[in-house]
Formats: sequence, structure tokens, C-alpha cells
Amino acid sequence: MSITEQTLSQQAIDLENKYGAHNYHPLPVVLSRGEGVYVWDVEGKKYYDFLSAYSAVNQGHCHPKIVDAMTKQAQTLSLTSRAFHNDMLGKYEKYASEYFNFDKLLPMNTGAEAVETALKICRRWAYEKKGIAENQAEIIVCNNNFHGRTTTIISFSNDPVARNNFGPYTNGFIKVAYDNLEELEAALEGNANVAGFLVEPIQGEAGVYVPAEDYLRKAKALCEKHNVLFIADEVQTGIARTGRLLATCGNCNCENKDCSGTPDVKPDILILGKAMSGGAYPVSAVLADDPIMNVITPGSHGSTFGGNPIAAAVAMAALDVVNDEKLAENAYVLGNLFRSELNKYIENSTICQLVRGKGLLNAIVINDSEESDTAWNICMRLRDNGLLAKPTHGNIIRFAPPLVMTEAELLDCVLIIVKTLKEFEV
Ligand code: IF1
Repeated sequence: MSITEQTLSQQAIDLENKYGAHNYHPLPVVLSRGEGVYVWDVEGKKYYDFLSAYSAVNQGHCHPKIVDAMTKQAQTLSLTSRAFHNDMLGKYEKYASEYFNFDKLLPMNTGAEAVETALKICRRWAYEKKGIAENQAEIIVCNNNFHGRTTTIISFSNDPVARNNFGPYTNGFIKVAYDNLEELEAALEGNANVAGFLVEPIQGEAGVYVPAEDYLRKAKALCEKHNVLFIADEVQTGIARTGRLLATCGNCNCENKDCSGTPDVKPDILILGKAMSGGAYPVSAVLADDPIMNVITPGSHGSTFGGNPIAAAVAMAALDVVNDEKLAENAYVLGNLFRSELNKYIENSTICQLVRGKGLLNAIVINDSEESDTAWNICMRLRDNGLLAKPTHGNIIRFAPPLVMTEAELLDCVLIIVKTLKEFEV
């Protein structure tokens, strides 16, 4: 790397530091191009992307079909607001509703907005359908959840970094332990004011925590028993990431061999974001059947950009790619390969304790305290060795490559990861 090239990266970092709010602590790498599973920095160095923009880029960077749909629509009609109809929205709503097997879709832009939308739908349903008294509705959430950054959503977070000094907080939430049916049942039992249960099928931010095999199905059954809406936040787990179209898999149209034996869980409200657009554009959505979605009436909810023609065109292309390229199946096969290959190394490793995950949403646990900087240092070395990943919660490193990866590429990545971990063995 020459001195002038070095300044390119540093210049970009300095600009962000001086003029940007300091709400992130990025790995020091400045990217300027992406294609498929690869990204390049401003110095031209090529990396495997093992974050995929937090699972937004499942279809790979700059997928030509998605880029093509986006540019064509951008040249035709970009935004009308919902004050008028546009000729793309209905097509997209039909396409996505059928794709995920729900009656209706409500379009938003970011994941947090979609979560907020689901909470509002749930509360309305509680008052207008379930008959809960005004302002008494409660929604059960899980400890260590991550659902976004709005004031209401952080109100039910227990992460002090996300929450502190942003009060006063929104009321009406009950916390239970994740992957714990007894606590869920206790919270439902004898409380007629519970309207919903909001859950991540796999907790991402908590460190890719996969619940017991029957947790979601039994949690859904408990919700049904108590007339409570089961709300699945699949912003991160959805769209083929975990080896199935959805981690809850209400209407699985992927072609996994293992799906037949696995019970389906159809959420009452499904929340999607991120990979709905393959990372090309902010597209999120809430899906539900008519008896629930129809509580939303004109003027009660909306968004200037939600359901705009570009978003509609992009999302249809992005969902097409998931089917055309069998991404759920690829994530399933490569995920199993990834964990089994890493486990061969972990058996005799002192630095890495464990790999866990589903499909291509995985994490390794580094054998050091949560406060140590070992995981960060490993990510810096992975970067030097051509692979980009980021620690979550101190000693955990998340691995979530684009789902368009080939087996040969995945094995190459395993070599890089193992080689890097070896440099940290004590
Ligand atoms: C950031 C984590 C991932 C999400 C679920 C809603 C949202 C997210 C299950 C909100 C967002 C992000 C946002 C990102 C970090 C990130 C993340 F590390 F925090 F946990 F993906 F793993 N529901 N997840 O995971 O979606 O409003 O951001 O579109 O930088 O905060 P959003």
C-alpha cells in the first residue's frame, strides 16, 4: 500500500469523524465497490463480505436483476406519495402477499418502522377486536431483544447502551426470558390485557442465539390459547438467511429436504426488512391476514416513501432472485458445511469455543471475557486476510455472508477464518 493510497482510506475516515455524528464504531475499512459476495476498498483490496450489511445483502452486492429493476423504475416514476395511486404498488402487494401467504401487506421503509407498525396494528386489534379496555394493552417481548432504534422500541430493550438517557420510555411492555416457555406462559396466564408476543426467531444482536427446536411452535400455541397475536420480527432472519424462506416458515416455498418434518409456524403478524430489497433500497413490510390488517384505516398510519414505485420494483426483483437462485436451499447446504468445517477446527482450539447458527446466520464464541478486545482484534486480522466480519457483544463474531456464495468460495472463507484464528491460539 503506497502512502497516497493510504491517505484515501484515512481521508474518508477523517471526514466521517469530523462531520458525522459518532453513533457507530466501524471496522477501519473504506469500501467503494461490491459485486456478489465480494467488496473492494478504496485501495482496491478485495474482501469476502461476511456481514452482508447485517443480512440485507442476501442476494449479493449489486445483483444485476435488482439494479436493473431499480434503474428502470427510477427513470420512469420514483415517488407519488400515497395521496395518489401508482401502478407498481398493487402489483407488489399482490406478489409479496402471495409469496409469503398472507392476505395483505403494509409497506414501510426501515425495519424499525415496520416493527412500530406491527406494534400499532397489535394495539388496535387489542382494543377493537379482543376488547381490551382503552390504554391497557400490553405486549410481551424477550430479554436481549433487538428490534430497532425508535423511542418506543428502545423502551423495551434491556441494552443500556441503546437505552440510557433516552427516556421517558413508552409503557405497555412485559419482558420474559427468550427461549423460555414457562416464563411466557406465566406472563400470559391470568392477564387478559396481553395483546401480542413480539419475538425474533433467532436473536441476532444477542449473539445469534438459536432457540430450542420447538420453541416457536409452542410459543405460537400458547398465544393462540390466550388469544394473543404472535408477531415475528424476521427483519434479520427472513428471506432465506437461515436456510428457509422464513425462520418461522409459515408457507415455506423453499426446497429444503428437512422442511417436511419441521412443523410450520405462521405468525399472525410478520415483519420483514433488510433483504426485501437485497440491500439496494430501504424496503420493509408488515404482513397479516384481513381480520388483523383491517384494523388499519385511512389516516391511521402511513409513510411518505412507504410503497413507492422504486421500492415495489426492487422488492419484486429481490424476491424473484431468492426463488430463481434457490437461495434458501443454498443457505441451508452451505450453513451445514460451514459449521461442520469450523467444528473440525474448534475441537482442538483454545481460542474459539463454539460455532452456532442456522443456515448462513452464524456466530463463533471467542474464548475470552466479554470486555476483552480479542474478538475485535480477530476481526482486524480477518480484514487483513481478506474477510470482513464484526464482533457483536464483545466476544462473539457474527458470520453472515451473502447467500449467492458457492461451495468453493465458502471453503476458501473457512480457510481464511481458520488461518486467522490460528494466529490467536495461545
Ligand atoms: C444497526 C444488530 C443486526 C433487526 C431486527 C429490526 C431491526 C433490526 C431483528 C431494525 C436491525 C440491525 C441494525 C443495525 C445493526 C443490526 C443488527 F446487530 F443490531 F443486531 F442486524 F444484527 N429487527 N438490525 O436485526 O431494522 O431499522 O435498522 O432497518 O446499525 O443498528 P432497521
